[in-house]
Amino acid sequence: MGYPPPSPPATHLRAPIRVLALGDTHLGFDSPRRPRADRPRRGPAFFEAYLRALAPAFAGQVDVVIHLGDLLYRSRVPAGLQGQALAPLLALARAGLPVCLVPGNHERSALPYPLLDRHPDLHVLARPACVRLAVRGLRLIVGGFPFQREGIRPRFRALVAATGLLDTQADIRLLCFHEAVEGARVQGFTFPATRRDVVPGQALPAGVAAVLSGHIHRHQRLTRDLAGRHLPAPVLYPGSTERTSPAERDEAKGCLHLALGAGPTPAGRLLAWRFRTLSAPVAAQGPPRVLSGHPPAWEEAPVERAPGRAREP
Ligand SMILES: [Mn+2]
Repeated sequence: MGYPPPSPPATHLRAPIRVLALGDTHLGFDSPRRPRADRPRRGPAFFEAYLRALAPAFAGQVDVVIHLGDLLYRSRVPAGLQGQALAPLLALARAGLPVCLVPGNHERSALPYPLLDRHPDLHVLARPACVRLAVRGLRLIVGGFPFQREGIRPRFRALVAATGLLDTQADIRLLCFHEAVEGARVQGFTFPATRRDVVPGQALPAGVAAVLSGHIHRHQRLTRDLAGRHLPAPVLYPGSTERTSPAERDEAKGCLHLALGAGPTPAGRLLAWRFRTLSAPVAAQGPPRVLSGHPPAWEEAPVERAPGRAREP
């Protein structure tokens, strides 16, 4: 009589993987290089929000950073602005923190970054692909694809398949994109499944711990479709990090912190999530204040090395 095979490692005892997810930072908004009118500009507030969102990553408090698209406010921007926008992400990548970036509609679905000063820990999902990370002894696979200008609905399932995410051995799988999902809400509108530019809820794959998306500027979490059926996976939108339109005045702005663990399936589990507020709704902020000054110098922020630093297998 033989012995039973050895048990797999008790992965549930391992520290959860800490993911920081942010999106729609729209850097460059209201930042004219040669302003024609002397009025307070909101541009610096966008950089401040971006850097405050990233602060826990610089402090060594997260294992992976995922930017869900619309890093920049439009697709054609001066090279200096591109460099300024990418610099914090590159600094984190150089310190050994994996950073994934999903191109959004304002990146014309393929970031215009010839300057990319590519770093192996900065992963740009400019085509359907998955990023294999080894974090805290677990295999975290991040699959995704860029924003689809021609409409996501007819091609969604094929794109998910093309990432290879669901065919890759994993302890935890995340699907990331920059699209509206059925049931997503913005001020005065709910996205129906029938639109060509919407992912129908039941088309989402079951084999992922969570779906993360940019594009919708209001933070929200979706667990059911518009018919009330459970979604195959929860969908989380961090929303934009700063207000881009008056329609967002009643929304809190921030980013998401996720704790992910292994098992019982290769999808892994979303153990916990938290929305970290960067700015409260306008009505709760008191009298308006003038936004001025310059973005804080990210270069001066040292990157502390997290104990569970990730390595590429
Ligand atoms: Mn956006």
